[in-house]
Amino acid sequence: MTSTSESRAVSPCDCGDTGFRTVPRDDAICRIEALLKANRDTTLMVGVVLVEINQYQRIRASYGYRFAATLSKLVVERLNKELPAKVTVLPLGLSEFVVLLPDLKIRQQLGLAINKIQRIVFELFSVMDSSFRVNVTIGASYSVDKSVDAPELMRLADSSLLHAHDSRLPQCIHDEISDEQDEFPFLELQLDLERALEQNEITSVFQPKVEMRTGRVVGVESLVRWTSPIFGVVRPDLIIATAERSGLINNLTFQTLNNAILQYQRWGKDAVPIAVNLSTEVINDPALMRFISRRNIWGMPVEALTLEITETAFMENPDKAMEVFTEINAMGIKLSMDDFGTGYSSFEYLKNIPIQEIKIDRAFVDNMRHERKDRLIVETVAELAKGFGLRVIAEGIEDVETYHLAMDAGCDVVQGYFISRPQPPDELVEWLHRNEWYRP
Ligand code: G
Ligand code: G
Ligand code: MN
Repeated sequence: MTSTSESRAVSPCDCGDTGFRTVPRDDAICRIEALLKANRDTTLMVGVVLVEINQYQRIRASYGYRFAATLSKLVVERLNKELPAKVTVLPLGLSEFVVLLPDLKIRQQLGLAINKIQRIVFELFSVMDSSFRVNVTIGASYSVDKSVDAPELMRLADSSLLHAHDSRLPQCIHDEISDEQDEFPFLELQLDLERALEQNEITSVFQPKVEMRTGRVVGVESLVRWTSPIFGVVRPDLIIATAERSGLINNLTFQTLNNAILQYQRWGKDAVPIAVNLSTEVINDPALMRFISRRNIWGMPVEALTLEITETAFMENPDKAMEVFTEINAMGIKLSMDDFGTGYSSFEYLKNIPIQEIKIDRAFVDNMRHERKDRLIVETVAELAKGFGLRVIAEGIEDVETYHLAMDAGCDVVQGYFISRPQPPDELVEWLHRNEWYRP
C-alpha cells in the first residue's frame, strides 16, 4: 500500500476538534516582508510582537489538550477582535502568537500596543465552563533601520522573548538588550563553565559577618569566583545564571559546598561558620538533599553550615521550599533568608518558616543614610525578625554612618565592604588574626 500524505491524513473525528490551526513561521516571515515592502518609501515602521502564554505545558498537563487548545483559540480570537483591523494576529504554535503592526510612526506606539495586548489577554477567559486567567511574556522588535529584513526582524523578536524569559521580565523590546548581551557567546561560556567545573576551577571567597554587640566574627558568607581562560573574570551573577540555564547549577552548588567544607577543615582552629548560597533550581532537586545528608563524608560539623536562599527564590515555590527547609533544619543545618524585602513574602509563610536568620537587602540598608523611610523599613523588619527569634543581618554596609544606623535600627550582625570585602581563604585567616575591622 502506498502511503501518500493524503492516505495518512487524519480527518476530524467526532470527539470534538478544537479547530485550532497554526501558521508556519515561514508564512509569518513572508507577511512581515510584505509589510516592510509596503513601507519602503515611507518613514513608517513595522512592529513584530511575539506573545507567549506562560506555563502552557502546565495548563495542558493539568487541564488537558482540548482545554489548552480552546484557550489558545480564544486568545487569538479576542486579540483579533480587540486590536485594530489592520493588525494581524497569527498563531505560530499553541502557546505562541505573533502580532504584526504594519505602520508604527514612533517607537512609543509599539510600547502602547504591547500594553494593550497584555491588558486584552489578562481579562478572564471562560473555557469549558471555567474561568481562566492568562499570563504572557512578550518579545518584540521593530524596523528602526530600513536595512533590516523580515527574517532578521523575527530573529530580533525571538531574541527579545528569550531575554525576557532569562531576565524574568514580562516583556522586552530588542533595543532594550545591550549589544554586549546580544552578542555574548553564551554557548561558549556554558561549555567553558562545564569544563571548569570538571577541573575544579571554581573557587570561593569569604566575606565576614560581624556581631555588633561583641565585635565577634560570627561567620562568613562564601561567594563564588571564576576566572575563565577564555572570558577572564566572569561576574558571579553571570556564572549562576549560566549554570542555571544549562543544568550545571547542581554541579556548581556541590562544588561550592565542597569548597566550603574543605576550607573549614584547612582553617583548623581558625575555622568559622560558613554560609553557602543556594539557588531556586537546587532546592527542588532531591540530589541536594542526598548530598547534604551524607554527613559521614563531612569534615565540618553541621551546626557550622548555613544555607542562604533569597526571598524571591523561596516565594517561587513556597510550599516546596518549606518542605525542603524543614528537612534541612532537621539535619541541624541553619537557614538564612537572603535579600529580604525584595520578594513579597507573605506573613503567613514568615510565621512558620524554619529559618534562623534574615538578611535585609542591601538596597534598604544602603539607603538608610538618605531616606527616613528606608530606616523605618530596616527597623520594622528587625523588630519583626526579633519577635520571631531570628538573627537579623544588615548586608551591604559601606561606611561608618550606615554601620551606626544599622545598630540603631536593631540589627544584630553586619556584613559589607566597611567590615571587609569578600576575601580569599588565606587572607581571611590573616584578617581574622589582625581583627582589624572597625569596632566602635
Ligand atoms: O559578590 P557577589 O558579586 O559575589 O555575588 C553576586 C550574586 O551571586 C549574589 O546575589 C550572590 O548571592 C550570588 N552568589 C554568589 N556566590 C554564589 C553561589 O555559590 N551560589 C549561588 N547560588 N549564588 C551565589
Ligand atoms: O545576594 P547576596 O546577599 O548573596 O549578595 C552578596 C553580594 O553583595 C555579593 O555580590 C557581594 O560581593 C556583595 N557585597 C557585599 N558587601 C557589599 C557592600 O558593602 N556593598 C556592595 N555594593 N556590595 C556588597
Ligand atoms: Mn547571600
